[in-house]
Amino acid sequence: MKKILVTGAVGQIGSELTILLRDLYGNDNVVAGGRKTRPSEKLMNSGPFEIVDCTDGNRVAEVVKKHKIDAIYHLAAILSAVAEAKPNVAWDVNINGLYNVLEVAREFDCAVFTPSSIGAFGPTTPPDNTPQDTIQRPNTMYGVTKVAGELLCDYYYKRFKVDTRGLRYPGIISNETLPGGGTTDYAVDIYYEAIRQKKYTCFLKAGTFLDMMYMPDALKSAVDLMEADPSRLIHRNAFNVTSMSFDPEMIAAEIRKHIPEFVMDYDVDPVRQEIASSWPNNMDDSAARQEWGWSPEFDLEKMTVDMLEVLGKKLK
Ligand code: AKB
Repeated sequence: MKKILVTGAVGQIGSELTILLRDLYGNDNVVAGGRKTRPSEKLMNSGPFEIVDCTDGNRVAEVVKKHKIDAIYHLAAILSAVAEAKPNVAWDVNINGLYNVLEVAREFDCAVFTPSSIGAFGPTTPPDNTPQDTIQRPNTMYGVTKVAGELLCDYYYKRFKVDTRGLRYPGIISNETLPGGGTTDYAVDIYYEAIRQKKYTCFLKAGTFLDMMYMPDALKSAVDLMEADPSRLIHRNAFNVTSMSFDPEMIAAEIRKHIPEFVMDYDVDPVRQEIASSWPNNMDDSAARQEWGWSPEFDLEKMTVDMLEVLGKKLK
């Protein structure tokens, strides 16, 4: 029987992944771990909740011991734009937090899922069809922590046999919980503003292509990777995964198919633009397809239909 701890359970991915894991493995078997942001009623009422700050290793150990946890989905992290504003906090959470989780996993024999990111690549990485194994010299604090995190997870697997697995997530688009402080957040904001105002001011410039993924595919990819037959895994930390690649003009045009009066202008944020420009335009995710059967369901067209329908009801 799997007993799972999700750190960062109140965040954009965690709030939805925790519910999916509870559906799959049973409500009582999935502990939501959050730092302080108030969890939704759904999260609080559907299963156990514990205050967990991953920078406090003793607390992580206490919760793992108390609930006899054998798998940790470690989602607590600082995203790219906030990491540039607060590099010391990003280091503490993304590196020391991960180290604590890996140490606890080693002691209590837990498997660990850790998301990496397109942010693990940098300006010298081949930007098109970015290979699984390639140059990783990011020039952001977020990227530095993501590359170090990938290496640390591989090290814990090789040295201590901790079952670590990870994905290089692209921008994740969702309609439940807003992302906090990422560079790809425009692709979420644009849907909210298209419905509320019928206009959006974009902080990345036209022509900035980035990999993206709709939340249901992001959740499925995490679960599928953790369920994958380990004997098939040549890579572990972390797999390129993507569902689509677009620039602001393309997503605006897709929205306009449903809201013809929608208009978009630009007020480019130099910090986030520089980060986005250093990331791939589109990744090659064939290793994930071959090693554990990754196959996304949503493209830009299908995602836009769903986003506008769900948010249309939610924001009424
Ligand atoms: C961010 O923009 O920081 C994240 C990411 C791509 O890792 N969404």
